[in-house]
Amino acid sequence: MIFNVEQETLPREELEAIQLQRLQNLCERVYANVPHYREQFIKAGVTPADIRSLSDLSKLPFTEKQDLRDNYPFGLFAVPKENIVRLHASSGTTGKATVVGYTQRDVNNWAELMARSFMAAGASRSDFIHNAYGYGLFTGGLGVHYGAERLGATVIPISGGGTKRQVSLMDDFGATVICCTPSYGLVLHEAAQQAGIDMRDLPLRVGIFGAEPWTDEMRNDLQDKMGIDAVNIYGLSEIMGPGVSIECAVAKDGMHIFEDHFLPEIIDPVTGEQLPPGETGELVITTLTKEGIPLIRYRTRDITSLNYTPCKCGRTHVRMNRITGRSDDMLIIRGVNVFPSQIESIILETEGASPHYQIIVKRDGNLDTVEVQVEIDESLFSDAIKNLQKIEMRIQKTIKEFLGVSSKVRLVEPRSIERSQGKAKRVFDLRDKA
Ligand code: ADP
Ligand code: K
Ligand code: ZN
Repeated sequence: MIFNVEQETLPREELEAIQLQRLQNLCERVYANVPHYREQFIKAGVTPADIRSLSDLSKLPFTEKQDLRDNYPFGLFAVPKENIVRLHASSGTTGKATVVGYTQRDVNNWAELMARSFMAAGASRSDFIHNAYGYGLFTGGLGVHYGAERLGATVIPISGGGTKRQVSLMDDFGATVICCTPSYGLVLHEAAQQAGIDMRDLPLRVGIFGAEPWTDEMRNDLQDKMGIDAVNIYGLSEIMGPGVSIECAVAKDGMHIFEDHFLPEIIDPVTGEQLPPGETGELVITTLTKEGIPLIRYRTRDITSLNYTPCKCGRTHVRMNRITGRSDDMLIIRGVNVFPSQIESIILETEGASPHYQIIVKRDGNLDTVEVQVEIDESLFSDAIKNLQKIEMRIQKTIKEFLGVSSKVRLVEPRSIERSQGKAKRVFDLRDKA
């Protein structure tokens, strides 16, 4: 089922024609209304009239998170302030918050894209959508909320926290769709277990998880634990919020980017050069229709690749593969690049290890040290120490074998690692950043 059949199944040629026309219009709007962009265009020696084909995109300057910070709070807005109907701000996972503004049309488009997302995930107007994304300045809660209403479904605006109550309301109301971060999904499952509820017995059938990196191994785990189809949703406040892209439940193989609104590229994060289709690099997005704070070639710092092969769901929009990490998240351990998600995959594939973990990086003299703390699966807690050591050794060995770094793996007691209600903080890099 496709929410907007016409837009979501456009033949590539027609889609590109729409993209070009919107890109040209965007360039004119930012050149006329945003001093920052006018300066950047002049610096790059380009005017809106120079954009004659989509390949001219590479002539345009990049926008970085720092540009939003430098123009804090409203410097990049492209419309008079009275046309802004809502503000959101990023949670500031990496540094100072950035503020974004939406016009009424932006908010309407967002609701449509979220409605498209729900339908791609296999939801419909008869669903009960339990929305445990945080409501507030974070885009997750309200983004999902208005999309669910646009779809015509019943939304339960529970927000994050109060986990015990969430579980009993899911049971009472018969939620069929759950929306939250994958890490909070695990927390909900744990609370259900404690309350003697097997989530597989609930009417729940779809999970829409995002806002933080997760792995296919985590997907399998959540699907098993909840008896659902789990799909990946992606977004960021600078570009809109959730609903920039989502997996279709039909293929569950990469997230369709709503290309009539967003123009994606993959670049080499070091040189800034555009990479050919299929190669892995940093995702860069140009917002084609945003009015409040339109962004040209925004560097997301998220590492992925694009898949232009046709999808069996019938959507023609390109698919982005799972984010392996933010380029800012990548750990360099004794010269070796490691993404936390690689460690997550290994942990989840190890029997006896739970999906609750944290990674602690320190510097000992000149040497980087990594400690991976993993909670033991509850069922093994009473096992002989010898068996537990075997699990530690197995994870340690696999990390060394596959990632090329030595680490110390330590099994810790069930429930000893702090639980998050939104994005989990799993990496503690305590090295001096000097
Ligand atoms: P911040 O975390 O900077 O405060 P946002 O809340 O807008 O800002 O988060 C956006 C970021 O969250 C993305 O750039 C990406 O790194 C991460 N993210 C969102 N969805 C996913 C997903 N499905 N998989 C991996 N990472 C994601
Ligand atoms: K997010
Ligand atoms: Zn598809």
